[in-house]
Amino acid sequence: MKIQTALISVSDKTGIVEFAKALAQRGVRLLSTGGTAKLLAQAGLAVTEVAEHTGSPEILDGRVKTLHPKIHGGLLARRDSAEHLDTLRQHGIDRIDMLVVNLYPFRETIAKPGCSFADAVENIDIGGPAMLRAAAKNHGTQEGGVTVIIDPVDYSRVLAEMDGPSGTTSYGLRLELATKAYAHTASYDGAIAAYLSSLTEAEPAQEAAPGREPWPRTLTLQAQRHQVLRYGENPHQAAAFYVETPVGPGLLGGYRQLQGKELSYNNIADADAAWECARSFDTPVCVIVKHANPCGVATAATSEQAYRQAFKTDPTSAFGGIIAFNRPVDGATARAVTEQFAEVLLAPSYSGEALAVFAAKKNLRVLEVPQGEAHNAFDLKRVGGGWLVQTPDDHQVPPSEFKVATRKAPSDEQMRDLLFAWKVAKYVKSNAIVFAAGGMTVGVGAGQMSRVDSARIASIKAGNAGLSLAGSAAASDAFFPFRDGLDVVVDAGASCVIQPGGSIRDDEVIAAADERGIAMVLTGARHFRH
Ligand code: 93A
Repeated sequence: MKIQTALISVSDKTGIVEFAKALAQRGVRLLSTGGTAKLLAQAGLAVTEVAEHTGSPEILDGRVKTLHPKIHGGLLARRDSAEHLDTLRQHGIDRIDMLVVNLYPFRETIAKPGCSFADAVENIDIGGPAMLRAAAKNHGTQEGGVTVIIDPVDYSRVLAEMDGPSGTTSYGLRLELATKAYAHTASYDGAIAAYLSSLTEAEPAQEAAPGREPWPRTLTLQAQRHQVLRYGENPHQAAAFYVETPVGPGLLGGYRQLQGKELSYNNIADADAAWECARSFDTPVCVIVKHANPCGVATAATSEQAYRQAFKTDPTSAFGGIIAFNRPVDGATARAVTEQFAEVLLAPSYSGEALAVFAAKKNLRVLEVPQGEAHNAFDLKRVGGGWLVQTPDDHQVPPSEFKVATRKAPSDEQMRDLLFAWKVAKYVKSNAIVFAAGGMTVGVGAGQMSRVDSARIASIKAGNAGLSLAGSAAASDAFFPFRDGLDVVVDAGASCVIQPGGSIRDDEVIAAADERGIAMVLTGARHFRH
């Protein structure tokens, strides 16, 4: 069935003029609401306002614009029902074959600092979701149905199908777009419910504490299946990968796989860990991850040098690693990386030469990941029967607020290594002890129940890799509860230590550091990671 009439009513007007022009060129009649109609008319398009079409003006400050039988009848009449089409004729209602709607920006509005309750409420779209749900319900059959578009990225696909042999959209595309529309309205209502549930009766427009989201009483998680995985953490576990709608920031905010085998469950988890660490650095860095822990991290003038240094930390563990760079990967880096077996590579981009090198390693998964600053709004952890929800660990105490607790202060060079080790420790599972020297990790102790054991392991691993810890900097992700952990670190060779402080035995630990003649810096914030 040819698309004769399209109703366009959008808040996000990205690409809408071009799309409407393309529809008009294909003989589609355009109906539109106030603001959108104005924009299209200014662009020289022939457009009929919905108010004119229905004979009912927009009322109640625009709260009622499209809630009319001429709109909903036109969207909902079954295209394969003679009776329905007859009813349309009797009531003088035209079919609406395409709906282009995106909703009032509710999420964006409430995210603005100081958003008032009245602003939030006015940004609850009613007519838009009603039309989306109607159009999506009537996406129809192979014979015909309504095409519903909520996302500007779909404009070109729809036009491509209209230019195909059938001259209209396929059932497959209409079904996909209808699914997307319902997922969108569900997530939209979820955001409204979360917002309302975070208000108190006494204080309906309560403001979030600085830097904190108000905690909603209900939480609606919306995600779309992105990929069914071959299996989960182990082959006897089934698994799939879901991406938040709207897509959140970070690795999944738009990675592209350029080559290689399909990503596995563990690949995705490790790739995320590697990427989060890599993107936290300003200088060129290479992060090698195994089992969700960095087993080598280094900064250097070039990505190639960074890789070679990071690899030295723990060549045994780096085998089959997940490797992330925060700078474009060139041919030299690609050749260095392919000297060993790696599972996954991540970087913001790759040179043609690098891609040519990777082409010879068919199985290597190469991901291009856009760099961004933002973090997920929440961290979630599944527990039996529920979720633990927290804001992400994105708090950074500026080094200017760190305190030197010992008689000895670190030299500039020591301070650089301390800051580097501290940064890495945040991405190592607790208890974390990280030794660093000259911009590279030289020993990483992860995931032990005792801090002393993490320190011992880091030192053993440095020995295994043939690295010396003499004069190195050591970071501890949380305070030393006793002096024993500090003694192990100093016995191993550390000349300076960075840790949060805050133990009731800080005095004992600081006295031990002075006794051992090292410099110790307190950050005032810890970074547990589990
Ligand atoms: O206020 S509404 O809930 N009532 C309506 O009847 C209605 N119809 C469309 N909001 C309504 N819309 C929304 O208006 C659309 O979802 C879209 O976001 C917006 C477009 O308005 P304009 O074309 O005036 O910019």
